[in-house]
Amino acid sequence: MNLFSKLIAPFKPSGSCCGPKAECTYATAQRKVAIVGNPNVGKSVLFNCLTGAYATVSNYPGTSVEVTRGKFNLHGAEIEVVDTPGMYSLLPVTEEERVARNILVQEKPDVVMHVVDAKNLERMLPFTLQLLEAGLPVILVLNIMDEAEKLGMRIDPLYLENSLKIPVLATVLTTGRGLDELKMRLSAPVSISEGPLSIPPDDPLEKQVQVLENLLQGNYGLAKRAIGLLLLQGDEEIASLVKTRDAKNAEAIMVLVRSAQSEDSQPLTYRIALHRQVQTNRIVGEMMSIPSRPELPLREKLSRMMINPLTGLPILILILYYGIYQFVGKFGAGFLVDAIENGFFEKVVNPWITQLFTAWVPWKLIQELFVGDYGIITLGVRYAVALILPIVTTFFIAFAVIEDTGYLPRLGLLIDRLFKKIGLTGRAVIPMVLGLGCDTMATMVTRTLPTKRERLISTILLALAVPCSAQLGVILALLAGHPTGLWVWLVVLCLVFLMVGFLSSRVLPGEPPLFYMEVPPLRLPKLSNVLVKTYSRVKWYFAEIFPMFIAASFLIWLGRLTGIFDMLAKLLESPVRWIGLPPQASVAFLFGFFRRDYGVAGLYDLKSAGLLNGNQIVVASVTLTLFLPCIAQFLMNVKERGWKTGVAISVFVLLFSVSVGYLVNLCLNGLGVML
Ligand SMILES: Nc1nc2c(ncn2[C@@H]2O[C@H](COP(=O)(O)OP(=O)(O)O)[C@@H](O)[C@H]2O)c(=O)[nH]1
Ligand SMILES: [Mg+2]
Repeated sequence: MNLFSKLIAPFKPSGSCCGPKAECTYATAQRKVAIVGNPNVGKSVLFNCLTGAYATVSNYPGTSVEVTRGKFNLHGAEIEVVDTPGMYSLLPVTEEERVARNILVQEKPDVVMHVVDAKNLERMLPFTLQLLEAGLPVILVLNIMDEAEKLGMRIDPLYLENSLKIPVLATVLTTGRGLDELKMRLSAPVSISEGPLSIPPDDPLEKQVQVLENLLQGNYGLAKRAIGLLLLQGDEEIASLVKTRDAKNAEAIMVLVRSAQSEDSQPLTYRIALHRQVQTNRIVGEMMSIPSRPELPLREKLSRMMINPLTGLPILILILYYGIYQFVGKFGAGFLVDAIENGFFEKVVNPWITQLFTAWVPWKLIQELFVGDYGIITLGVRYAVALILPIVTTFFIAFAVIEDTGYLPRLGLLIDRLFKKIGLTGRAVIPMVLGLGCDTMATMVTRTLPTKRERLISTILLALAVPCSAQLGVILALLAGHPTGLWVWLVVLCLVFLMVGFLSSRVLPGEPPLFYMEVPPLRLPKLSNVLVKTYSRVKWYFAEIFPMFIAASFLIWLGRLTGIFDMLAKLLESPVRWIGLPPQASVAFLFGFFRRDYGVAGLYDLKSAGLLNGNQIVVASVTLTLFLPCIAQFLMNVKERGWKTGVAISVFVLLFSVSVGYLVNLCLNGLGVML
């Protein structure tokens, strides 16, 4: 019997996307974010984007200046946001600026988001430099990028990120562009960077700043360098703070400040501002003069293509075609199975072992048990070693290669939106694709999903609508020669998958899944990784499955001996008739209780005997694909989800599969289709 001669690839979209990431970093600590910047750059729009409607407006203590505060939740962590009044520099001129500076100094925010108008970088970056010199944890937000782009300005956040050594993002806050990335940056700690110093080292002013830095010992809430510079710029508020916080050195400090100020004909405020402007012009000038954004490396381009639906779906189809159809289907299930099954078992092992038993074991019963039609060796061992082993091994090789390249998280991102509709997230891509190899193993891997609800939904889907590679192999052999039937089978299966997922996500309680996914860089797969993973999976699979094959052969033997087998087959005749199949098919379904692929193999024999027409083959394939999970998977369901759920899933799957078979039969006949 060569079931696998003409195999057709399983094209089954599966997988999805995304799990939470940031909870682990800031699960409990409350963080504070201050939004600063000139007036009219979009600070309040950003505040509203982050916090939604929940804001409180109050006067800053002792002033008439209003400050807006709000909170929002980022991956489970609560973050407080303060929308500060507009400010042009740390040296306050207006009451608003004084309040804004006080917020930075006294409330010590964990992140200072400097929002700027990207069109006017030259005017706005000096303040960024000043914030950096003050030792604040700054994220630079280049907002209003839409207008800058319309003007044809070449603004490169990556370049600025490298020059300033802080996170830099481009946004259009009115449309929400860049907001996701901004939140992602917020979920990681922001470190303090000094950035480029604004005063050149050879300017005598720099010496004086350094001396001041050494003299300043008190705590001012800002870096000492910034305090020194503010003193030189004649900040009276700081000068009076120095008297209390650095009482010992206050005299020396103020003498130094005054002498520095008198040395120069220009006010120092002006000179310091000029230095910052020169520094800014240098950075912006260099950025604008770079001919164009450096070419994206091939790897990055490929990665983006995998995620973009337009290019990502063809890539997915190519991977399935070569990885599953050509390699697993043609090479594994076709060539290798042929060689081991026909070449080795049928020609060598079976004749030899049968002869051995007939010669040495006089009891017919025992002969039947080991070398009969359903014998332990002639069926159980042969099935495990000649059919399942090559298919599963080639699948696990293909899976390990795909896994090792880093493709799976990208596939997750690609079909995230679809999977959200059925209550799953990105991490489900791995168990779902793995299910095409072995559903039992995939059920175990659902442990990696973050919520109970996702674990349950994926367990149900794996039990019902994801055929394992062994099953795929025989189903495809059965449908060979019925290309339209294959399409009907595929479409029904996809519909069932989506519909059951959709309904369970509506019915099952629990929070909707979170969206975040770690995407590792793409790389060429490493041979050692692939070998180690494949070996350990095949080993696990065999240890799990092999004893069951032996047990199944034994049970069939026992059943036939006692007549229970025939009785059960008789019992199944009615449901089999309901779905439009001949009564002989009941034996195949009885096998299906052990393993669905056993059942399909039984159907294959009926097909060879000319007992099934095209419609019946399709109905039987659909029903058996959806049929009961194999015993190993059932036990895994019980182990992972508990007795009640495990049994409930099996009962549901059994009833559901027969109902779908009934409906497909009804539709095909009702429409007068002959496949
Ligand atoms: N075109 C464009 N306009 C923006 C953008 N962000 C904010 N604005 C507009 O800029 C104006 C000032 O925004 P607002 O948040 O009040 O600025 P704030 O003074 O910094 O709080 C508003 O009219 C916004 O609609 C953007 O990305 N693109
Ligand atoms: Mg505002």
